[in-house]
Amino acid sequence: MDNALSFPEGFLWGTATAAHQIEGGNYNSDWWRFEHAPGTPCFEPSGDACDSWNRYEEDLDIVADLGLNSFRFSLEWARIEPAKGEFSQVALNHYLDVIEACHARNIVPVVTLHHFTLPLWVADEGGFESPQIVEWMGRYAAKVGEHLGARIGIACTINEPNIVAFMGWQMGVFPPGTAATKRWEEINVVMRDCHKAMRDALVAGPGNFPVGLTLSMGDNIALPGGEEHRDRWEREMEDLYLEACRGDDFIGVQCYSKGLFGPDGYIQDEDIERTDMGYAFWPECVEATVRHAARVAQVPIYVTENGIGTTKDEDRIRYLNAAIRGLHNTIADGIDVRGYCQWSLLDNFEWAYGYRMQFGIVEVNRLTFERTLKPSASWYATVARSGIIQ
Ligand code: GCO
Repeated sequence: MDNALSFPEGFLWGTATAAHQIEGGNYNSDWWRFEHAPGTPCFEPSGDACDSWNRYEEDLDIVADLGLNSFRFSLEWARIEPAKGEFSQVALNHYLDVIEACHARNIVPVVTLHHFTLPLWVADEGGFESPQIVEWMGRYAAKVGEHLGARIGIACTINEPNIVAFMGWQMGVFPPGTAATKRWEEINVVMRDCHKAMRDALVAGPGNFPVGLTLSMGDNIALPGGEEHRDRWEREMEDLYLEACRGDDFIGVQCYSKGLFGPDGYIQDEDIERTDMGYAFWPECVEATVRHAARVAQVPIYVTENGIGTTKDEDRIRYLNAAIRGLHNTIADGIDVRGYCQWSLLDNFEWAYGYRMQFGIVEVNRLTFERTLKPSASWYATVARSGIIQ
């Protein structure tokens, strides 16, 4: 009991997911096409994913049974606006059903509007390189707000815009891959404009819920002589976004590991335990990134994603335990942190890596879609129910 740390009353405990990674059959999106195109780094297509389009009630029953009071999921733009300017009432109603299913279980719905994927028509008209993308995303957000706004708990406009830009335009492992013609720094500028347009559209619509974006962050560490490289990376990847979010209701911090910088730039840490993703096992990232986000953005914080890809569930428990204890340090120091979402509820489609990476606290049978709780799910339930980490 000596080591027990309590979290504040009303703290949100949740798990996070994303439409394309769990719903299945998202064939009208740029990612589906990317998965099937020759020459991309994709290991396998997303296919039926976890069939959560149909099984969301079952998923939410699990969330409720674990005693979690929030659930983060995303809306699929490709389903809501399958063709330019043509909105699907069925898709919008489906997401309203998901939101109502959350409320029925006393779960706060944390709704992300854009999580990596674009409708094919947007991609075909230039995607984030199109001069009209800000207008299209704003219009999409207005439609979502009009239909769902009254029932949304918390809204995230864009998930990790910095990763979309970096992976798509610098690394080529996300769409548009080889079709990219701009620099990732230019896409970052566009992303911030998209976020503002979406935020303004949501704020102008019905409902009164916090709106923010979620950012991929890391514990960026400089070895002697590496400071300049670290600072340059951190500025482009994190600080320009954090500064742009100063007027927002919150910033969503998402972190998994650390980045190490030496005199020649980014380097791999040799002597460190690694996760299946190849990341350094570094639960310290939560404390570090929350402190950094609070300092630069100066707005309330939700940790909207944190977790580990591993087939060894005991490592997940060890990681989450250390991560959540680190998070507690930030709250003890007076930082306004309002919730924590573990990534992810289910073993799901991990983008170019396919289904090999297991981030879930719940296993999903790839043929029957049967869900089976892992020990980490019960462990996390104990933390969430008590608000205490041992
Ligand atoms: C993200 C990613 C998730 C990944 C997770 C694990 O927002 O970072 O959206 O989709 O699955 O980060 O790599």
